[in-house]
Amino acid sequence: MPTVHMLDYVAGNVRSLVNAIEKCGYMVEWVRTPEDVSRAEKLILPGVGHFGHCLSQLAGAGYLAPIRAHIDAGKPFMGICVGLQAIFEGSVEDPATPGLGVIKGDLDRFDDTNKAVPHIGWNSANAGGKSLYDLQPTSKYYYVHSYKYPYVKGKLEDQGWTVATGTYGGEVFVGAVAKANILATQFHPEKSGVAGLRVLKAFLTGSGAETVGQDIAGPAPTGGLTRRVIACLDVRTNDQGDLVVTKGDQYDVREKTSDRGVRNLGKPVELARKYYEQGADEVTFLNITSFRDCPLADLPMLEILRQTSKTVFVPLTIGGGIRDTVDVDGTKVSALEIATMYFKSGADKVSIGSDAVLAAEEYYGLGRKLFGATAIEQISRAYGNQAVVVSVDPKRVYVPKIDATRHNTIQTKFPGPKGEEYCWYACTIKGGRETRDLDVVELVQAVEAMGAGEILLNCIDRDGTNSGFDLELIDQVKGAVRIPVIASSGAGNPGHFQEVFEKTRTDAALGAGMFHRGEYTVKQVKDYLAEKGLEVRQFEGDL
Ligand code: 1PR
Repeated sequence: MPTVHMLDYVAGNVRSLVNAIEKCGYMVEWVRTPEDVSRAEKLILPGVGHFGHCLSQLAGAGYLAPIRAHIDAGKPFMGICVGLQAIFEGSVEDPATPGLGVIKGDLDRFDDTNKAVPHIGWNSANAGGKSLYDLQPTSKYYYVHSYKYPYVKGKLEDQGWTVATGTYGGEVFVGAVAKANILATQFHPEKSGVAGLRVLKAFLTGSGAETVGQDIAGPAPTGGLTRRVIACLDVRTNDQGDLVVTKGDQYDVREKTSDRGVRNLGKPVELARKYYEQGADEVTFLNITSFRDCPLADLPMLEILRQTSKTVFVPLTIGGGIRDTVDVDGTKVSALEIATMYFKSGADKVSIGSDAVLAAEEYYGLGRKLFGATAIEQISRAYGNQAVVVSVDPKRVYVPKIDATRHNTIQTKFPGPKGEEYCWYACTIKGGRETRDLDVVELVQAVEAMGAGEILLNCIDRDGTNSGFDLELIDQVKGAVRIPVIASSGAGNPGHFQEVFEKTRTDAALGAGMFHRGEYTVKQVKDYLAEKGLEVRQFEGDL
């Protein structure tokens, strides 16, 4: 197998990138010392997290000069995400740390006045009729970033670069740049389905470098960020000891029959692959019970991730049990260590539930002060905010008057059992088994301050009911934070997805039961949204 060298210099999920490279027929050789760079023919610089952290790590380990020499020698070089940002001179994310300076100019941050930041999801990389490493004007690519190089027409082109752009909330940014031996993508090709694999392959085979900048005829480009549809798999062991995808209503996953067995809706790896092929934009696994009767290193979810990430080239999130814990042999294991095991096995994001609620309570108890010790802070510091999702399991508490409680209350169109016209959403832990004196607004604001990058907003009252999303809850949470929100619980048909996208400002919508029970496919949801004029990404097949 031909090889490509990849820099292994920061903590991050490079597993998916390795899998994608192997899918393209290449093998990864790791660059572990600056001397290894000179032996590389083709070099990939992946990047996650913080610009300053990445660049100072590279500089400290003596990589900058060999990378520049590699580029100057005209050898193939590809930067991904922060690897793209690294080729600029600097970034407002860390003005004190210089970049490689291959391109003159500095990165700035997306304006979050009227939109969620980070920019997460599938967006265009439109090269304006030029050939750029097999980018397609109608394809979509997976981005996750808060900082970007603002596109100014002609500026980079005048320096000989071919540029592809995306647009987010009115801001046009550089999605990819290329010139001769250099390719850099702000999006993650390894997480962009076959559209991304094509770009990676064009780099690996060298075909992209041969044609970059040539005029090409093609269809007109499509718009910007698409509506993100996520398939969620609640996973647990059933009474026979098998790991199954299950789904309950209002968090009860046992059959209503007399034996009350755990509802078995299929095998996790197979279902994940099926939803990927139906066009799911992301797949989320929630380990809804603990598997703590085995050593942490043997957690069955790790194997599920390893298997899934070999064939599913969209972002994978894993949740459940991410907290400081003690292994079966008595060793203390931090939440960060558990997250690291998941990232190394192929996860792109981890989702934290119960532990986030307890951390938020402590945050308010200590007068809104942070000490860097929570799981959210530790994981986001190491892997970037975008890697940390907080999964919220709120439940309605009805009250007769707006000021009947200290909590953030809304007036509801769906009154309570005694006709109460107001409610607040209480956070729960342990899969909804324990309700806490913390409301959903308090929780999401605390975790945003800690560095969470996204909210997965479930709703126990709607879970498994097929009655549609709780739009009032989504409005309340969207009004409270700047980070993206994924609406979850209650989806029963494609119209519910249309409703949540049109009537709220949600950034993504998630379905579970309706997909598992085979009532609708992800593709049917997307076709329906497209028919209604909402932009979606469709599965483009295999490489
Ligand atoms: O607390 O960090 O260990 O994480 C546990 C995770 O497991 C949390 O994210 C929590 O939401 C989840 N969880 C725990 N118990 C259950 C359960 O169902 N008994 N599932 C559970 C949560 C909600 C969503 C579901 C949507 C959409 N299930 O996963 O997919 O409600 O369902 P629908 O479209 O069928 O309505 P920690």
